[in-house]
Amino acid sequence: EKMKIAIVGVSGAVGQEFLRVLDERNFPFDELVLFGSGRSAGKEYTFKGKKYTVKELKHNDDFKGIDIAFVSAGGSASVEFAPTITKHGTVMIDNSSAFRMDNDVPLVVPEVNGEDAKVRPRNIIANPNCTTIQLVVALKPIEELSHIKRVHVATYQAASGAGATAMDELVNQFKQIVHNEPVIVEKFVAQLAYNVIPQVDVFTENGYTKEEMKMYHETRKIMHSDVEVSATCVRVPVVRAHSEATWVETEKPVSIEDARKAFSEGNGIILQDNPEKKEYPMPLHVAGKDPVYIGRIRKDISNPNGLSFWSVSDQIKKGAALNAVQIAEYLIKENAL
Ligand code: 2RA
Repeated sequence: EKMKIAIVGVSGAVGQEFLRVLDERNFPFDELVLFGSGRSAGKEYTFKGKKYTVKELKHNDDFKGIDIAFVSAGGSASVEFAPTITKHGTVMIDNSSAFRMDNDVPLVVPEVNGEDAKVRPRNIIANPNCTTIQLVVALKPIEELSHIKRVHVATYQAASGAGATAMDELVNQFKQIVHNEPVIVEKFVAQLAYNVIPQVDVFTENGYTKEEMKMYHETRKIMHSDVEVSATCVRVPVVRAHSEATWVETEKPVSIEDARKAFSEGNGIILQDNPEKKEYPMPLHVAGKDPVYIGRIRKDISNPNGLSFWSVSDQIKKGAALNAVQIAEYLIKENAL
């Protein structure tokens, strides 16, 4: 029967990426409806040779007959409109952090816990934070070798995580500097060009930022694990791919050979690990690609049960739009819509 989908927040960086991903993957839909804020309403987008006009998101019956809504319009819009989006049975795949830690909302990375998407009492499936998605895709194959007890991770996060205007701010700062013009700083607490900023999102009472606590709580939920996660999340002058330096401690020691084999066979992972040939993942090369790239794999010299590795993944794609579309593909494949 006809598959009708919606994109809510189509004008944003992730909204635009949904269109690219749906096209690239030839997602099986028959009808598409685009929703946006009052500001975006009326805008036109041409998609697969057809013109679509953005409808203003309102509390009405616009979602009747829509099977799946991909939502990336900010946390407050997700909270306000979840009942309206889901009341006719539409499955809401939500990119915001609003519902991620609710017990009755599955938090899903298809390569890790796709099954969880089948139990969704509120018709809401939460898409994890980009840094968490990238981490758990990498952790999954190691977890299957030996239970991971502890993770330390340092992130090197692209400007794209703060939205399209933040990407522009970074690119423009380099130009302003070259032309000796005043450097405009609006989206971040300080100039990002030629700098790094050790804060993503706001600080919480334990000195960790919300971004860092997302990596703790979301990883435990997705992996159904008591794994301890300590993160330091840093913004770096890169446009759209996040990098993560990760140290894991497993219950039993894992050999390098087993780890490399596990990563190379891991779902959604490309192993890029040949340091002698300077082959390791770099954000400049990973931008726009689907997989999580992993390299710099080594035994942790500080811990006999420790492994250390480096991963890079596109924040707007696997970190947001691609993961959400893969959740929908999973539900279709499993006939679980
Ligand atoms: C960031 N992960 O990178 C956060 C939100 N996308 O800013």
